[in-house]
Amino acid sequence: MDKRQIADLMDEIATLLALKDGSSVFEIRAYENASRAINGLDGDIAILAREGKLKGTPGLGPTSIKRIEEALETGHITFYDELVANTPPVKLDMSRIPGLGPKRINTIYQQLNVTSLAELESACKDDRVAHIPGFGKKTQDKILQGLQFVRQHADRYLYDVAEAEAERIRVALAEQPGIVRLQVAGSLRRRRETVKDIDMVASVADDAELAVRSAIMDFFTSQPSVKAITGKGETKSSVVLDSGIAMDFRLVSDSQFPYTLHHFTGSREHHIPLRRRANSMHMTINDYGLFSVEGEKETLIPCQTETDIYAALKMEYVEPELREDMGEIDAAIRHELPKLVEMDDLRGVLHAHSTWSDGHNTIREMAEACIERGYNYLGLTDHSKVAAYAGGLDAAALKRQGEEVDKLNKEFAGRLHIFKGTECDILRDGSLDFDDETLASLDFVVASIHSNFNLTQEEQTQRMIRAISNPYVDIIGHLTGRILLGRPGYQLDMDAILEAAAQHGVCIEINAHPSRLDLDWHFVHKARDLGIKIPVNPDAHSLAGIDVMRYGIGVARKGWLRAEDVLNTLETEALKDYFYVRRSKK
Ligand code: DGT
Ligand code: CA
Ligand code: ZN
Repeated sequence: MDKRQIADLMDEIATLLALKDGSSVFEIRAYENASRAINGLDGDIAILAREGKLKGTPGLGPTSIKRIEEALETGHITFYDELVANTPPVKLDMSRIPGLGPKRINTIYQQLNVTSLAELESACKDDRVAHIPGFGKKTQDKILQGLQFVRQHADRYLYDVAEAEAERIRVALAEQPGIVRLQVAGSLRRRRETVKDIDMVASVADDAELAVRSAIMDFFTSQPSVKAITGKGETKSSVVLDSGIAMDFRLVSDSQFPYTLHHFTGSREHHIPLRRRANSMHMTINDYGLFSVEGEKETLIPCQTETDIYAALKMEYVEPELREDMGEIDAAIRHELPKLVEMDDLRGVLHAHSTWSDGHNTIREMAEACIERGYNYLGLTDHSKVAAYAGGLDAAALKRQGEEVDKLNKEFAGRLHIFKGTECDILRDGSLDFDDETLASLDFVVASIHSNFNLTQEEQTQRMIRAISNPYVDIIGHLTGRILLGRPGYQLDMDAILEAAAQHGVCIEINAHPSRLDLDWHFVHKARDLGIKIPVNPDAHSLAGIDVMRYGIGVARKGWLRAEDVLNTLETEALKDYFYVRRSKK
């Protein structure tokens, strides 16, 4: 078991305890804290446990450490298994409904005796949920919406989970004799924020013996992370992996590879206009190849790579991230596709927390980690005072933090510059949690919503626009507040928000955390066209948290961003000027 799996288990224990009548709040909180602490650990949890270094980690008590050790030794936690066995399954299902907490779940269960989500849905439709004391029509409607959300997202996985599973298998297969080319395909290759399954395509030499193919298939289906085999053939095998995610693996002759890879990369939406393009040029395209058509006769057009396929269609190569029918076909025909931003273009990180608020690492540790990763600056943004749950800073603490940053900046001069910032809460009415004087003392300000998610769209939009209009706000953090597979974002009129941001020259971040990836890529393209600068921000709460930047880059690329569209591709001095100019206009 790795760190994340154990942290998830601890979190589930907390949920299960909360779903049990009479659990102690302290016990629940202890498991929540343990989960967070585990996620924030640096280094291999198995090694830390073996060397006895878990002891003394804030958030990890003796019981939690015992559970971690059990998980590492046996691959499961008995306490968890017992809790699962004693919890009605419907309660667990209900816990996936956004906005429905354990208290309400327990009440619904006691009052209505539902045994499935389907029964809960009928209960809502019969108005029975609204009649539970303390519930009402509004709550019932929210539960109905939540049920719809659960249905839409059932059986999808976060990008990072799927990527990690796919990568393990890809690395193993790459060593296998006989494999010529090997590539992830499907939504994962297109870097969608969530994926249904993993698609992978490999090739063997055209004249490879059948035995070579069979050996590769055997090797694939016998990978340690394969939990079940759902299909096995010469050219395609399907399995279910440890995390529950399904995977299709296709094995073709090398001359077939580019066509197959292209087909299974998708998307279906991209393929429709592409097929139209082919037809208009008297060609046809499918997973077997690209053919020229003359009457009844089809002749294969030889292509070594996907670039050749697009070239035969008189198009520029379309990066997988762009294959979503968002205008890429026309742009590729005109040879006007953007040169997409890459990890190497990034110069620093602009949204990170330290132990001053709810981060796991000190400013110094965060700074050193940034240097190690080749970044030139760190924008420090601890929470503001109203975010008490996250250890938010008041103005006095922020000032003291600034003094520490000044010292560190002297020490790190020439290697790293730390920008003084805040992740300032946007209050219910759209005003900020700090007064202007405090905000003016900083280098830059990220403003985010962390409360009152349930305002109407009109109210929420006005609130956000008021924050955007605040002259001290430079960047809006995780604009919609969505948690992928967890809860939808709050209600916002996105057109109005993007317009306001463009008008005030306020940046909107791509929060690179794999559970957020907010701004959604669909809106990134539009924001760019309005001239909004978009930083790719890790929202790091630990050293490992800095490494999520690459997920954000995936979203930036899906949103057609070039290096010059991304704020933190600016060199240190240019970014200092950028913030300085914004500040001096006030
Ligand atoms: P998802 O839902 O995250 O797995 O998304 P994809 O795009 O990976 O979808 P998937 O796994 O069903 O199929 C992978 C690609 O294979 C898809 O993007 C296009 C191609 N493909 C699969 N089935 C069909 C089909 O019935 N028609 C067409 N035109 N293409 C297909
Ligand atoms: Ca797929
Ligand atoms: Zn935040």
